[in-house]
Amino acid sequence: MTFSHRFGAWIAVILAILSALVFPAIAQEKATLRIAVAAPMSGQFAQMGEQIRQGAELAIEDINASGGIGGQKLQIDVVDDKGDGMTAKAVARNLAKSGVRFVVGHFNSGASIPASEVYAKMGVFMISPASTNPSLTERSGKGKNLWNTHRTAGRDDVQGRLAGEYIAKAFAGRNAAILSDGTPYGDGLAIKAKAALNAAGQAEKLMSKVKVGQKDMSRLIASMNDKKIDVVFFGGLANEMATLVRQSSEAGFTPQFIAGDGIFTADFPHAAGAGVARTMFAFSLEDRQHADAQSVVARFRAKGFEPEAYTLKAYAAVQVVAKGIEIAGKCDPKAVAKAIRSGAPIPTVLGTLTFDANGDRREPDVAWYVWKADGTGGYSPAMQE
Ligand code: ABU
Repeated sequence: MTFSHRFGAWIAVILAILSALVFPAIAQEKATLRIAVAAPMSGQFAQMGEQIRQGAELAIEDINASGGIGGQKLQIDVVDDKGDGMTAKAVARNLAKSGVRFVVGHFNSGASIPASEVYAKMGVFMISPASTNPSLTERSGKGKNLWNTHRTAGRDDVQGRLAGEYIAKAFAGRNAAILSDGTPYGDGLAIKAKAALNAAGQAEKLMSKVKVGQKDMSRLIASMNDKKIDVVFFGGLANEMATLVRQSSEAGFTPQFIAGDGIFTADFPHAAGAGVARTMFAFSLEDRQHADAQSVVARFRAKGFEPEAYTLKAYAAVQVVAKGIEIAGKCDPKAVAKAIRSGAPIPTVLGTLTFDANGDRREPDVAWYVWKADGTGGYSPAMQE
């Protein structure tokens, strides 16, 4: 190699190093953008974690198939928070340390809320497809709201209020019980249902708690039977609700049961037994029926996965992140949060979404569901007319 060739090669190396130092943002933009899915992938909430994984994964596949975000491809990282707050905080720290800047998750409000503090401090944007406790996006106290929390799910204060108002109207002057599983999700729902019932001039006859994982509810059921309870509102998730409904029927106690979105699982009707027909729950409008979701729903079904409950909300969460990056013009999490919270219209499989300054959806999105015999020997949820 001649001196001039060697000199030229050195100049090229020096220019490359200088370019990476001077334009680190551009160098980073060229790398694959990691989006993490943080949800319960094991344990009693694994079914919902799988819905979230499936939804986010297909959205990422679809965005990559159409060229990525401004040419940058997305990569999914899936982590298991076990549906537990302490594990979720550890997961959040590890994700942030490993360079992840965008998270779709978590499922449980009791995981999302503690993890959100870690993400906020470590510069990570989060969007939950499932956590409905209001304090995820709205902390009490001026200036306490976090910059980084968003959700495609609805909120418990809306569901709880709706439940309290429904009980006051449909069970006026009759005996109501309000139960919670003691989690941030269950307590949030129960408190709001009680407030709405009381505001309508009706007091609950019984307020009580069950424990997550409780297998024997006979004492509580006997107490509700003694008090001649006509309607039971339960703030909690599918496993405990199914135990309550099944054991109530077995004890000959047959009130109307009402719950929030957390009981919407494919296993619930079987686990709850005959009492499922007396169980209703609040959830968002059926995402699978949305016109903008039809081709995605068909593709999930073609691969043998039914995109129920939180699946399409997770798909939409990835679309929100992608659009936020596009609007912001960069992958900076704070700029993306600002872009989303500006109220700009964001097209998703759930239709066009807009977000408020706290990271909540502006569009009202709640309906009552009942479990109806579906002609196959099982029960499926149907929106109440
Ligand atoms: N929204 C139902 C279950 C998840 C949670 O908010 O805890």
